[in-house]
Amino acid sequence: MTPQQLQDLAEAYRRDGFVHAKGLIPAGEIAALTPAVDEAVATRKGRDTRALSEKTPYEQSFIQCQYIWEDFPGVRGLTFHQNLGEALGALLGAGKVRLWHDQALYKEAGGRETEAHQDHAYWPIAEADTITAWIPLTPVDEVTGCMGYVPGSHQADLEFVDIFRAQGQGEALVARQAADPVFCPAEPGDVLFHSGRTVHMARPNRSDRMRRAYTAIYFKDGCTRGGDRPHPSVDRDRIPQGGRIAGGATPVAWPLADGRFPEPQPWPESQDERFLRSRAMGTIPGR
Ligand SMILES: O=C(O)CCC(=O)C(=O)O
Repeated sequence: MTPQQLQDLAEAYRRDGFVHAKGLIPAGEIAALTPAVDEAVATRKGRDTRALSEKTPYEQSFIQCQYIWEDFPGVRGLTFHQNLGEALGALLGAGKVRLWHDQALYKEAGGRETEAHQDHAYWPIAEADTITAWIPLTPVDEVTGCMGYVPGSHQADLEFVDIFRAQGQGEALVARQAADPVFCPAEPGDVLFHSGRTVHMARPNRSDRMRRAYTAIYFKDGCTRGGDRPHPSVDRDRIPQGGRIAGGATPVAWPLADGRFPEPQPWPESQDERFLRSRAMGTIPGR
C-alpha cells in the first residue's frame, strides 16, 4: 500500500473503529494459504461428529480453533503476512505489533448469527491498542454471514456481553448504540479490521456452504496485563498484573526480524478444567 492509502485507512479506522481494506493481500496468496487453515479445522475438529442442532448456541455461531499458527505451520504465512503487518502498524500507530492469538472461525451452513459484542471485554489487556484482522477465505455476504460493525462504538464504554452462555444480550447491546451497524460483504484478499472496543456481530449463514474466515488479534507492543481474567496468551508466559505482555505466546508479528516467522513455544501442562476442555474440544493445540 502507498503511504497515502495507509494514512486514509488509519483515518477511517480512528473515526469509525473499523475499516475495510480491499485487496490488501493478493487473492492468489489467500487461495494458496487457505488449505492450511482448512487442515487445522479438519484435524482439530475431526472427532466432533455432532450435528449443528446438537451444539450449544455459541458453537452454532461458529467452529472456533485458536492458536492454529502454532501447530499448523502453513498458516503462518497468513498470520505474519507483512502487508497485514504494515497496515496494523499504521492503524495502531505502532512501530512494533504483537500477536494476541489467531483463530479459524468457520460458520457452518445454517449457522446462527454471531451476537454483538466488544472483544476487549474478554481480554486482560490494560491499554485500548488492540485490533482484529478478519480475513475471509471465501466470499462473504448477507447470506453467508458477513461481519457488521457499529461506527463510532469504539469511543463508548466497554461492556461485557457473554456470547458464550447468554443468548439475546447482543441484541440489547445493539439497541443501546447511537448508530446502526454497517454490514460488510467482502472477498478473499480483503481484510476487515476492527478495534477491540468496536461493537460488532455477524449475520447467520443462510447458505448451504461453510463460511470460512481466519482472524488474528494483534496489539501494540508495550501493552500491559490488566484485570485478573485468565487468558492463555498471558498465563502461558506468567505475565503478572501490570507486566508488559511480551512472551513466546505473543510474538512480534511486525516487523519480522530478518523476515523469519516466529517459532511457537510449548504450552505448559495444566490440570485446569477449562484448559483441558478447550484442548479436548480442539479449540487450542495439543490433543
Ligand atoms: O466471524 C464471526 O462470526 C465473528 C467474528 C468476531 O466476533 C471477531 O472476529 O471478533
